[in-house]
Amino acid sequence: VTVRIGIIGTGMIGEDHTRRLTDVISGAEVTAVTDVDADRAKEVADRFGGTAAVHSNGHDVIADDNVDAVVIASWGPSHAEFVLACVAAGKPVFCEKPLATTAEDCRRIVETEAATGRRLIQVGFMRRYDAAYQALKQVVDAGTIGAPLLMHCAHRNASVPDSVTTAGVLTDSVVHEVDLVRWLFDDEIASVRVLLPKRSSLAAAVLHDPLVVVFELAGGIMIDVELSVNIRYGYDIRGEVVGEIGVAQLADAAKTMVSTTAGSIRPVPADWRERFISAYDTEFQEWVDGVAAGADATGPSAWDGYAATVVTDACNAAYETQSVVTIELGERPVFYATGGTA
Ligand code: NAD
Ligand code: ISE
Repeated sequence: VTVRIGIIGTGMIGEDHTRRLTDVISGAEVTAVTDVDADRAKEVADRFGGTAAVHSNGHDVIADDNVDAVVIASWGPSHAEFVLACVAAGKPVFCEKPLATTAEDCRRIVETEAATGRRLIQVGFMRRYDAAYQALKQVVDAGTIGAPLLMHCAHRNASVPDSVTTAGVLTDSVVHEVDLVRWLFDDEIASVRVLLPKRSSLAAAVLHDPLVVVFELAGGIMIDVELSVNIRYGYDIRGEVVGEIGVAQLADAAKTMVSTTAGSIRPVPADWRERFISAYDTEFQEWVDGVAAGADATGPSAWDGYAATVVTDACNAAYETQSVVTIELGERPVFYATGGTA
């Protein structure tokens, strides 16, 4: 069975997912695309096969009879409308993060999906599919380092455009650690605070860079996340879990170390497309296989998307008020009790 896929938003990641679904993933075909920048949508359609219909808006993609499932890769504020339209049409939908930009919209999506009785929605938290993070989780779950007590994370981007604000980084970047620690420790984040280290002279005036975000989980595990988004040397993602009787470090991205008389060099990935390329591939192959089998989604759920937006909202409040902000998720529909983890 070939799953026919429609893509909404053919920007940086929409283009990469179009390439992936066309050239890498088996059992998938991109049959429709759209972007508010129509030239961009046509350019991407032409570059990858040239057979996808180019629609003038996302709703036409969702309604297209040649589309079995939808990938949303447009700007965050447009996600909620398209996710709800996919659920109304009964079509499986893979939504890049965020699920929606407000907690209210996320909650509405959760309730709408739960009422259908089917897991149609998957959110693009790809780190759960990364081999290094999966190995880290295996070590934590096996008890090899004893009970986990705390974790150090670093999330470094080479640079961001000057328009990126502190709120933008707290919403777009740290959201990956939010989902990651919920999954890794199987617990909810209970409170957050945001510390402000000495400011980098390379950051634009609208951005406090670097930041340190501290999460405390309900069970007491504490996580610090360094966010440095103008670090210049590359895209570097790190993690170290400290347990009662040992520590476990996230393995390096698989880059070949080259040693010559000049010394040893292990190149650093340029950006998230390179660092997480295999994670995105695995994430999509599993999603396509599930859709082809008519199965419910098993990856990060709408509930996970809701929790992530509530926590990133709290990070923004913690930054603004420079205080500890506690998190209240409210009741999780029973529907999500067994779902939501890859
Ligand atoms: P981008 O600006 O490069 O691309 C977004 C595209 O969406 C643009 O071409 C824009 O014209 C189009 N668009 C916006 N609103 C639209 C609408 N209503 N209908 C159709 N097209 C619309 O941004 P990007 O970096 O590709 O990010 C896109 C989404 O993917 C964001 O939600 C972002 O947070 C997410 N993202 C996820 C990851 C990840 O690692 N999982 C990485 C990067 C981006
Ligand atoms: C980007 O939007 C992503 O989602 C990347 O995974 C993240 O590492 C980066 O910081 C964000 O800007």
